[in-house]
Amino acid sequence: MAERYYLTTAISYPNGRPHIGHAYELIATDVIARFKRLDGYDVFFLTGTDEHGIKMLQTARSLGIEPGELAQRNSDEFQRMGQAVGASNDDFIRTTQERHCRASQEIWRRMEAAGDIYKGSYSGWYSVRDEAYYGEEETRLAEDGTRLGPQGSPVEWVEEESYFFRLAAFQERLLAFHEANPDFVAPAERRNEILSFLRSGLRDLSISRTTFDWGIPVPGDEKHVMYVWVDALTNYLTATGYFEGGERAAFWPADLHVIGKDIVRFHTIYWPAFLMSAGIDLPKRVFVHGFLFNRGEKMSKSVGNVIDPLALVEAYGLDPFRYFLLREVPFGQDGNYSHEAIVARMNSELANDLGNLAQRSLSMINKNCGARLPEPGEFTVADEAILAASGALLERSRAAIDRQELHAMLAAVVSVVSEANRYFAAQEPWVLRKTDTARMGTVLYVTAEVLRRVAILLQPFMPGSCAKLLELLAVGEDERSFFDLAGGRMLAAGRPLPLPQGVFPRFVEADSQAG
Ligand code: ME8
Repeated sequence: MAERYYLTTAISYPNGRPHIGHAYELIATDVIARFKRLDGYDVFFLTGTDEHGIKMLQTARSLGIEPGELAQRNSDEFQRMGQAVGASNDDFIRTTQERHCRASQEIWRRMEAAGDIYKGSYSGWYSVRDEAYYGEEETRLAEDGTRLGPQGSPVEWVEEESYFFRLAAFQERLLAFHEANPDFVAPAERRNEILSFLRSGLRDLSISRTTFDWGIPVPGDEKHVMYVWVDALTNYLTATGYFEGGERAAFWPADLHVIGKDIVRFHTIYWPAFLMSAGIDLPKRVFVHGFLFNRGEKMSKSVGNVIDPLALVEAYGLDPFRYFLLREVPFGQDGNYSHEAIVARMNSELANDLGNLAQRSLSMINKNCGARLPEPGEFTVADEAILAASGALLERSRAAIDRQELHAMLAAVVSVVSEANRYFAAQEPWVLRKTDTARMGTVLYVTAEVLRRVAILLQPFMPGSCAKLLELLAVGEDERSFFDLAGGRMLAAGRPLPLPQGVFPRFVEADSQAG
């Protein structure tokens, strides 16, 4: 039976429309999900919306609507965005669903039964934007006198009856866990940040609120609703049906949570502690990506300057947009995007390098080989070299994807495409056409085979374009998995190929078209 692989994105706050940061996280996680499926895994890929909390309530109030209506409206937008960016998620969870209420109350009961929840009174700082409690020492005063949390968002003083989770009691266990599992959090700088936070000491965590009711009721004390992060993190369990023996229960523990750098503490300290308390296995890995900026300017719903991911898909096409995001920015680091940067990648690497190589070699086959894949002769050293380089890509890609180094996989593939272009130029098949047609056939066969390998491997990044390219190579839909890259499998000579068409269009500026 296929090995299971369960991966998740963070669930987004639907207090506004999705922005490019949400699209980025979803696309990156989608690439890993598609990669694992092509590699033979039984994949469960989850995303969704995080609908409770004060931020949702306040936004709804400011719009004069009910929080449920706001959640519904924007959750629908998030699902539409997912479709528009080609997300292949297997489920979409909304934390207002009944299944999620049951799971959150169950994990609460387990933590309570373990003796890790007690009632007390909270007084301290809270950031609505981050939905986070901060210690006084983590806050600072801005010039205008407002107090700010560590991520620069305003904090307010909160004083109310509250249930607490005995987080402080987990400090040693969490340290021991992180020390024994150095790969649990990546990249390394995030791990270091978390270790130093852990070593600085933990305070018990306030996990319920009484001043509003937009949340999941605390079992047995309905005056309280759960702190939004207790319910939010539990979504990862809910979707498997863990507590109810659902059909996906065996997917727990998750293999990978993909999150942004502002929510590391929740996923690598609170979440493991809740699970330890409830006696549930911990996820295997948390990968933290950076933030995307529009030429260095932070985009967020609260700061403004939101760029609609759908507009970007519309402008550049889905696959170039997906490719750009994962090629341009080393996954795990912050990055910038701009019109110029997107067009440069699109036109050089996709249209010129990959697109032209396909177009030139396939047109030659079409014109000079009776539109059938030529029979190769004996391979020369140059043929063997490019076949070996492209043949090594699968293992390199697996290693990169298991470390979530999506950029490293793309860099490896791009360098093989460059090498294939050099090979094609050096072999001069257009000269061989007049001098040695058998040798020309071999060069065109080798080029087509390299294109097949590249197209199969790039499917997770650019599903639509790679499907087109594979069609042009007459590779059937049942011949496109990573299994087809192993065991010496190669293109079958003699197959008829369809008329070649451009797969990767150049981006042409509107004003240069006018001239
Ligand atoms: O944090 N660039 O929701 P959210 C890259 N509901 N990633 C970004 C980004 C940017 N400019 N802005 C946000 C939440 N993100 C919680 C999560 S999980 C149990 C609950 C990322 O809508 C952010 O880091 O504010 C997070 O991983 C995701 O988008 C959702 O952010």
